[in-house]
Amino acid sequence: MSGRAAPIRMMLDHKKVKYEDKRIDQATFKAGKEKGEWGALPVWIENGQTMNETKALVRYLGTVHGYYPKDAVMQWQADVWVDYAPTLITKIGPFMFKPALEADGEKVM
Ligand SMILES: N[C@@H](CCC(=O)N[C@@H](CS)C(=O)NCC(=O)O)C(=O)O
Repeated sequence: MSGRAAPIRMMLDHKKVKYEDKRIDQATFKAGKEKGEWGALPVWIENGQTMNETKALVRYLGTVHGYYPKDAVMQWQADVWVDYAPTLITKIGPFMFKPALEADGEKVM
């Protein structure tokens, strides 16, 4: 498990959806960003459209694959977890990614 794409990967893997899981290094990330292929990651590319924003992707793909509830209270419950995730990532991210970033030559606090 790693990063913001993890819940998307878990959901798609649970549903046995076939998709290309492309993981890139820092240099490739920077090159793609400079070329305007993406602003931030993760992105989901479907029918030529590049879709971004993790929480919106979780809801979109959750809806498409039957994981997003129809009941409003259940939606609120699901949204609580999805919307809390960035707060959690902000807190634990520096510790999670430090070894990988340092291995790529990035200076991490
Ligand atoms: N609001 C975006 C934030 C995405 C984001 O910050 N992704 C990080 C990687 S986990 C990134 O691409 N950072 C480098 C950058 O923004 O240049 C989302 O939730 O998808």
